[in-house]
This record gives sequence, structure tokens and C-alpha cells, in this order.
Amino acid sequence: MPKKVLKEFKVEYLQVLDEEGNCDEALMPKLSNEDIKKMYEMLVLVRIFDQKAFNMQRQGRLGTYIQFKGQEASQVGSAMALEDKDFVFPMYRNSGLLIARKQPIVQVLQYWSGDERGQKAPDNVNNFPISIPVGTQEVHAVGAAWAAKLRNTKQVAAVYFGEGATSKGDFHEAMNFAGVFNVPVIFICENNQYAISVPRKKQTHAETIAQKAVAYGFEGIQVDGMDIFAVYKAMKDAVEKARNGNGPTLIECFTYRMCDHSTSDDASKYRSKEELEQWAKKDPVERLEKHMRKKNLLDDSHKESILNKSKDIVEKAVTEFEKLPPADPKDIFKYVFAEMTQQQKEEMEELFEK
Ligand SMILES: Cc1ncc(C[n+]2csc(CCOP(=O)(O)OP(=O)(O)O)c2C)c(N)n1
Repeated sequence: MPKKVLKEFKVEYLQVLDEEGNCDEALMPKLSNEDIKKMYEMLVLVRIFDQKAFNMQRQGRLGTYIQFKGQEASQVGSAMALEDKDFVFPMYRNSGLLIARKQPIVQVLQYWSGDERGQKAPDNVNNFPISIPVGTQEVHAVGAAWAAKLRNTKQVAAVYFGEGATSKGDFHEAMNFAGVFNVPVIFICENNQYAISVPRKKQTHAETIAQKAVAYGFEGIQVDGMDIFAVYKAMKDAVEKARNGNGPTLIECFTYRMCDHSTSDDASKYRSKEELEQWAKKDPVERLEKHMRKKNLLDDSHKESILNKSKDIVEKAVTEFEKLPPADPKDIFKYVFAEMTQQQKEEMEELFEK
């Protein structure tokens, strides 16, 4: 009757770029200077978009908006490791991800004004609609990944969610199925430390989210989610593994929401100014900037021109967006299914009859 250890586990943490912009060359993923510049340009673009969208909501020009400030690196870094043909399942906090995935900014604005046409993905880019229900997209992603496996298309699915979503049944069902059927899916948990006002410590008694993968028989890794190189590297490895038939990975991006939960929230009610200041030192955009300056990839005038170019792109999209005719209210019925049900047809007629 021996008493023995059946299983021990470890959870790896990956950081490539420190807060001062110093890079661990041994851990550095393969990226050309051009790739690094593209990463920086995208980080700047999505940050400018985020602030603009927030301002527009305050001015009554957009509906409720969900900011993602602080999470740019986890969204842009992971998107850059994917191919267009791969499936992406975003949550509401993923406007940055969608822009990095070629979703036109005009459409992202449309979405946040309640116009469902904003959700239509560009041709040949497999972006799924944003999930407002917490965590439901996890099972959808596993389904898409399973289909890709059965069809042998070499596509992978990437699904995004917060640490709050890991308390839902959907997460555990998706993780279990993904492990058992060895499907090509990457679970990206953007652990931004809060689910609205609920802190991470009250979400789970486990020390990391990453270790939850162990129970389902596959790898989990925690990365510095404000370090774009670490996110990109972990994602690139996970994508390659999934594409080669070696199954799922859970990537916990350890990050921080440097903004309110949404435009209907006031985070100062439950978070201290000091906490925010501590996390601000890790800022993902400034960190890459520091690195690029050290490597002579960026100077003041180059930075200025990137800022101006990004502002211009966003402003042009806003002008175009505000000229668009409003959505047809009938779309509410028309775009639920590929074909309307008899009941929907009747409801639509009833609502719109004179
Ligand atoms: C199924 C479901 N339950 C509750 C909500 C209300 N709700 C909206 S956001 C949120 C917190 C989610 O936190 P987390 O998953 O950590 O993501 P974050 O918003 O921090 O990015 C909750 C409970 C919802 N949208 N869907």
C-alpha cells in the first residue's frame, strides 16, 4: 500500500522585455526590425483608437464602449502570431485584437454604435463576432478547432477571455473537450486582475490561471501580458504546436486594465490610485518604445510621425463612420440566423406594420 506522488507540476512564466525595455536576447523570438516597427505602429494605433472611442462615447457619439488600455500587447502580440485563415473568437474587450486582425476601424466603430454590420469580418479573415456573454465563446472556439482538425485544414482557433470567465462552466467544458480531443485551439486568458470590481484573488484560490490547463492534460503558461515579445513568443509556439496536431495550450497573459471596466463603470470606487500607478510603470506601449530607442529603431521625429499617421487613420475612419446611414432596424431579425424562422418573420411584420 504505498503512498506515492503520482504527479507534480510546474508553471512557467515568460518575460522577454523588462520594464526598462531591456531584452533577454536568449528568449527573444525571431522578429526582424521591420516586424518590431510594425508591432509598435499597431500598438500606437489601437491605443489612439481606444482613447478616441472612449471620448466619442462621452460625447454621445457612440454607445457603451469597453476600453482595453493596458492590454494592447496581449491583443496585438497574439494576433501577430496568427494567420488570416485562423479562427479568432473575441470578447467585448478585444477591439485592439480585431483591428490587429484587419477588421476595418469603421466597422469597429459601427459595432460600438449598435450596428451589427460592424461584425462582418473582412473576406478571408476568420474573425468571429464579439461575445458579450462572458465565456460562451470558449466552447464555440473548441468546436471550430475540432472542425478544422476533422477537415485537416491546418487552421487553429484562438479564443480570448478574462480571468473572470474561468469561473464559468463553459471554460471547464471547453478545456476538457479540447484536451480529450486534442484540438488545435489556443486559450488566451487576459488576466487583467479584475472582473468588474471582483479582484483576481476572489476569482480562484489557485495561484495562477495557467495551471488550470494541467488538470485537463495540456500545457499552460503565464506570460507578462504587457511584454509584447513574451506574448508573441508564447503564442507563436502554441500556434505551431496546434497546427502540427499537438493540441491545445492555455496562455495566461498577466496584465492590467488601465481603465474602467466599461464606460458605465468607475474603477476608482474599488481600486487605489497607488495600484494604478504601480501598473502604469509596466505600460506595454512605453516599454516597447524604450526598447526601440535603445536599439536605435525609434527617435522623437519617427515617434511623432507614427502618432500623426495613427491619429489620421482613426480620424478618417470616424468621419467615414459618421457619414454612414443608420442600420435598418429589421437587421435585428434578419441577422440572427442565415435564414429567418417563421416566428421571426411574423414578429418582424408585426413590429413594422403601419
Ligand atoms: C454570462 C454573463 N454573465 C455575466 C455578465 C456580466 N458581466 C459583464 S463583464 C463581467 C466581468 C467579466 O470579467 P472578466 O471575465 O475577468 O473579463 P474583463 O471584463 O475583466 O475583461 C460580467 C460578470 C455577462 N456579460 N455574461
